[in-house]
Amino acid sequence: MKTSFVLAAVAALAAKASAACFSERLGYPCCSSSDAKVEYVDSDGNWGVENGNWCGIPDPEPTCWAERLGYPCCTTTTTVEYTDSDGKWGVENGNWCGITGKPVPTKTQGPTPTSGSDPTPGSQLTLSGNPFSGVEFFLNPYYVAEVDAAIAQMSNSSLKAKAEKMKTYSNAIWLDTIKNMQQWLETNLKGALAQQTGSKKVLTVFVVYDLPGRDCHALASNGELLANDSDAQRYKTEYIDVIEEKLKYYKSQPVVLIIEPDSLANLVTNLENTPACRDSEQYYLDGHAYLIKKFGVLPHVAMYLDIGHAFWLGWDDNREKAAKVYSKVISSGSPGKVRGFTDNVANYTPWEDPTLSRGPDTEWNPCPDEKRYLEAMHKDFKAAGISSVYFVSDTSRNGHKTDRKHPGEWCNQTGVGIGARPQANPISSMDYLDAFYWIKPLGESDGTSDTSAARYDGYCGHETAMKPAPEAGQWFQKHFEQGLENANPPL
Ligand SMILES: *[C@@H]1O[C@H](CO)[C@@H](O)[C@H](O)[C@H]1NC(C)=O
Ligand SMILES: *[C@@H]1O[C@H](CO)[C@@H](O)[C@H](O)[C@H]1NC(C)=O
Ligand SMILES: CC(=O)N[C@H]1CO[C@H](CO)[C@@H](O)[C@@H]1O
Repeated sequence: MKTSFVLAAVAALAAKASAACFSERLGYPCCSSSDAKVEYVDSDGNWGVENGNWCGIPDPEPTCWAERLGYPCCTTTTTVEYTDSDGKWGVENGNWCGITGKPVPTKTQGPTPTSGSDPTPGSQLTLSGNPFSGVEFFLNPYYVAEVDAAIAQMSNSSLKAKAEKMKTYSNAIWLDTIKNMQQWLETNLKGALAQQTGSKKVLTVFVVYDLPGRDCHALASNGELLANDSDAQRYKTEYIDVIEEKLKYYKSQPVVLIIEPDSLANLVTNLENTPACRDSEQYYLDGHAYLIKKFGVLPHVAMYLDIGHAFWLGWDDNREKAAKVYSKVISSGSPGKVRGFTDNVANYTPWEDPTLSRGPDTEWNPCPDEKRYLEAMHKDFKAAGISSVYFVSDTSRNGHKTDRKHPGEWCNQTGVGIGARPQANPISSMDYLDAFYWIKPLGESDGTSDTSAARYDGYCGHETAMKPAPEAGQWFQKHFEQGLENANPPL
């Protein structure tokens, strides 16, 4: 986790070392203990006397190991978020903290709080054009830690080297529950702001993913909130409003929000055949109107709505319906603005697949790959009067054509390979393609293959789904390793 904080930590360490022994730079030794009797106090510090000599009384020993590394000790939490060779880490007030295993120190005994050293946001940033262009991409420390843990389980050195490279690429941070949002939104905004010291702004990408009745057509990614009025209210007040408040505070850095993957695509195709989607419809529409009004007026934030993928909405009749649904949703959020759309989130459809064309093999889909899908969607959305039509295409698992028998398969496909690296303006002939980006981090499971689990979805048991697979979002080592081996272009 500490890669992005290394410099800050080293600086803090150096500061602490000298502070512990302030008298040395004045030509006096340190007293042997921080309990030494104070004989004299001046602006340099507290002085004692040992062996007939003045000595500087050192600051009290840090009460936990994390302080050596420039982080505070945890004061209330004992929940371990991450473990490394230094110890166990928790998160409090959006900051990493060290868990001591000792009684939690009270405020008066404790060390000087480090909150004063939090970076302060600068003046309001206003985005213009492509938010991925000309910025540095923030590296999510949590993912870096996951990859480190994965590397520790590998013995093949060439595979390890590939995994190391994964730590240099950015991916999106999923705010998939209220608790995860509380824990990860501000932590990462703050981390990105701390890195924003040079001429380049540091971009953080978050996935907003907690609609009431979430993922109505699938089971693997069902959410915590149900499609009812009281949960819809919680979505607004405990989730969207809190995100808005944090975004308003961190106003000097660029932020991209990817909005509720799969939700609107479900409204396009699954209203007739899935009762759960009918129950969710009003909450999806109302939730979108609400959040677009709030986030869409923040000058440093760009929003993308999700449009599924080529083998979901690629057919002519689906695209036609989609254009109506999306233009209606965007208008409902006025005066909020939407920059564009994401496709292929957590999915496997290749960017280009020249072997496929419209015909019986593709069930007459005229858009059998993501490139042709976006070309068609761009045209249709423009024709439907949507003014800002730009795309971010998820390439975290579409480097290779997978073994799937049907292109609608989405769960843990064997043969997965990581695709194009995150980059702005990747295709010069498509000026409306803002970026390739890794929205769903490779290695995080799409869904469990345990048939007895509550969130088991039949797709995760299909022949070409990798098994055994852990719950959605949990680490899936084998999937990760296969993605590295099959990377295209190679890592
Ligand atoms: C080690 O990994 C490389 C590339 O990732 C692969 O080509 C090779 O077959 C692996 N070697 C063994 C012994 O598994
Ligand atoms: C809505 O669902 C939640 C469960 O998430 C439940 O606790 C609550 O009672 C429900 N509210 C109504 C009005 O049905
Ligand atoms: C039933 C099935 O498809 N199993 C496959 C799941 O994935 C692993 C890893 O690629 C394969 O070895 C299995 O054959």
